[in-house]
Amino acid sequence: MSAPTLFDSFQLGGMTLPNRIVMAPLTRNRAGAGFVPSPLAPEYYAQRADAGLLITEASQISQQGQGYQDTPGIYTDAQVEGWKAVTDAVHARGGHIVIQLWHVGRVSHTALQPNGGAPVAPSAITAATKTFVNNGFVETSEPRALELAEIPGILEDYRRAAANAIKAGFDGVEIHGANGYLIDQFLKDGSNQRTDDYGGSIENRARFLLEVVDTIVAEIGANRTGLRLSPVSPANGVSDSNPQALFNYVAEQLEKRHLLFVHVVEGATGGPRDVAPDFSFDALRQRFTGPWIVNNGYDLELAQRAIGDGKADLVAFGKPFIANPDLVERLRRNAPLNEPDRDTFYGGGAKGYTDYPTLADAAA
Ligand code: 8OZ
Repeated sequence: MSAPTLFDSFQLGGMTLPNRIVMAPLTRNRAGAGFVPSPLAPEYYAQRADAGLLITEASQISQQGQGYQDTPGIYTDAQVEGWKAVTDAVHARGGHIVIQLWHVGRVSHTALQPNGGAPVAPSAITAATKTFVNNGFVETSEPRALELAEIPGILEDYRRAAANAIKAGFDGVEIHGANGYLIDQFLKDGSNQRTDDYGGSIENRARFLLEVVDTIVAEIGANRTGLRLSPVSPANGVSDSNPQALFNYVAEQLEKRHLLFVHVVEGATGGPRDVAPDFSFDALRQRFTGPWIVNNGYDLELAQRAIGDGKADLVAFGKPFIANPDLVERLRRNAPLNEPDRDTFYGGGAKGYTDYPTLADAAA
């Protein structure tokens, strides 16, 4: 059998993906009143529906889980209705789509929190990062450490979000366990200094993640539950003293749960792909043998190599998908790509969202 290519199909749970190209989750800050997805979101996602799999922008599971202005939620009926228009539009084009479930933890601001309270985190350590509220970048607010008794409520928020995702017509969910948000804050010892069952040992720091996974799997099934991790990314100010040991353990635990996929950010999120010589993603892949999605700075050549060498089953592209609704076709033809316009990444309307030209548009 010859080596697979990006353009071969792949069986992902109950879905037969026509190719191995994934649209990475991309925050676009265009939600409307009530944090309902933008009325333009169905068109935006449907334009990109020939990707093997679409992963939506991160979507908060509760008001407490929100960290930036105008990001969509998946906790109210109106939000579910808004997302239903998205899944209908994508499915009408034969696409597959999962929603990324998000709790930002300490990466938030009192202006976004219920009753203007402090954001919550494993420990009361302020994130060395900024957020975007009231149309400006600001330092994140000092968080308060979660009480043990609050954790079941957050798990319930994840459960409700997963149930809502299925109501909204999604093919599954991706749990956002990456980039320095709540789950990653629990995992890594730079942000978790708890002395109860959720802090200290690797087993304890991974407990919150695994409880989220188990809660969602119980609600919608393992074959609809994926997870994104960024083991070595410093995104949003997180760090760990021994990421290899931590994520080896996590991968072993995920293996027992037969998840739909694990999606890894290789290197620093949106930055260098370099990984310290003492860290090995291969070691994780040996421990989790299910579908493996890789992301971060891939181009056609790097992606073909990853698929051909069996280093990955699927490759996620982020910024190239912002600027190229027909990215699959462009990669297939090795055609030039439109450059993304950073000024329209976050917030605004159709400009830089639904108006990037396809090859056919450009030829016309
Ligand atoms: C860019 C801006 C705001 C949030 C992530 C959800 O890094 C994000 C994000 C990206 O995972």
